[in-house]
Amino acid sequence: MEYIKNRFYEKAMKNMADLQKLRKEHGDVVLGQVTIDQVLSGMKGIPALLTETSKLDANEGIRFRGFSLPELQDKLPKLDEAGEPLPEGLFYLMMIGEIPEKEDVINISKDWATRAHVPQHVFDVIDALPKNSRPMTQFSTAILSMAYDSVFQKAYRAGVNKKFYWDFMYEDVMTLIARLPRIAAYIYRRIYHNGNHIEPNPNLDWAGNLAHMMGFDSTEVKRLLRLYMVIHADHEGGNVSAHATHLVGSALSNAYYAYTAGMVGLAGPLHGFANQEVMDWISEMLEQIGTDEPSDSQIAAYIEKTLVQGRVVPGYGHAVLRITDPRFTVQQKFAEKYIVNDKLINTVNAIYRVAPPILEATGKIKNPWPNVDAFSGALLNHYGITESNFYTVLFGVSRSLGVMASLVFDRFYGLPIERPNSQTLEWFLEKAGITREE
Ligand code: CMX
Repeated sequence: MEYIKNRFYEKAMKNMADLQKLRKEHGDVVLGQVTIDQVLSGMKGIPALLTETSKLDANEGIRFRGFSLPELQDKLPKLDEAGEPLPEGLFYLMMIGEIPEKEDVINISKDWATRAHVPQHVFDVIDALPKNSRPMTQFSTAILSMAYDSVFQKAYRAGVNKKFYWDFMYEDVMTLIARLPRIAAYIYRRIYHNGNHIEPNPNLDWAGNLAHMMGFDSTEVKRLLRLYMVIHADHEGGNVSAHATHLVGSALSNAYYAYTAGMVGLAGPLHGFANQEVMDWISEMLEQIGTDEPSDSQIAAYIEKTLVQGRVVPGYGHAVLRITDPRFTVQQKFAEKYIVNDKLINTVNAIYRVAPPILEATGKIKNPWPNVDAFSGALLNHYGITESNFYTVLFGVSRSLGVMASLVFDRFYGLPIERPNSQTLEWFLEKAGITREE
């Protein structure tokens, strides 16, 4: 819908003057010092990126344009009052900075429905891959294969003025997001349902249609996927998927290239793949203990064993957060509202009781609390989405909302190619005043 694009333009234009002033007149303002530890611990805490869509506070969790997740559950438009907010509304909020009206959200749903047709070659590309190749491999390959009809790429090659880049990027971003549920569901049905595919229903919302095409038509699964798509959508700009998308986009790569980069980053076990690892780790634990109702002491012993083996306890810890992830709590509340006595969810709750003090006692794990991935698998599993290999794809579909909204901002602001400085070990030693022995 053009008016959403126009509203974005009006709002973002207001920021442009400030941004230009910052660069021209205040470029030499010092933001902070960088320590050797920060560089060698993965650039943690260095204010190095401009991201508008959301902000992560270590002691409070994520805020999207100033709104916490519980606030969004209250304020963003829903299809019915008892349900969960529509991700379309969160996308609007990230792009425009205001809570949308229900009409705005329905318009985005309709816009995405009109763009949702996936070209046949994308299915052919997926079908050319071995059926047992990882769902994230199939997903990323499918996304990459859509780059050929990028309107941004065509406009760039045709020599369009750089001040219009954002407009073409917006078009690609909206089309890319619109197609994702169909692609994800296609991969799901291909791998786990013998290729027995389900056609999209253009009257459904974005997440509701995803549930439908995966084969889940109950109200509760649709609600869960709407919530899932909202809570995984963005986590400011420095996480691997967001940063990789931004970095690749900074070379003026098209949205399909940039998002694929984000997705292959998300596929790593310390990031989005952790939602699958949590399930593998729990089932391995239950198998070794020999029960699906482990006691707290059995869980504690298994966590200790994991640590002794030099492995991580998946779903725990975070590079920024220093509290229980509000995305964990929101899912826990969803389970409390809808689910009575699920053994796996009971186990996830038991791990939450037991793990933090053990992780804290190591003295080195900076955040002993659970992150989003500690809960999501158990919820999906409860509703019959048991194929944990697929979970990172769901995370990826959701993450498109934040990273693609940011990519439009990147092109609107004309952010330059990213190119931090790198140094040799020799240089760091010299800075620290260490002389190497011959
Ligand atoms: N289990 C065991 N060890 C852990 C740990 C965990 N859950 N979390 C951190 N550590 C270890 C680190 O591996 C590191 O060990 P070394 O010093 O031996 O290398 C040490 O504790 C310090 O790490 P940190 O500063 O606390 O954490 P980082 O910022 O380096 O890493 C994260 C953050 C998330 C990668 C890490 O906590 C982790 O590996 N967690 C488990 C995997 C996970 O759940 N990832 C998902 C994160 C959320 C998401 O992106 O989806």
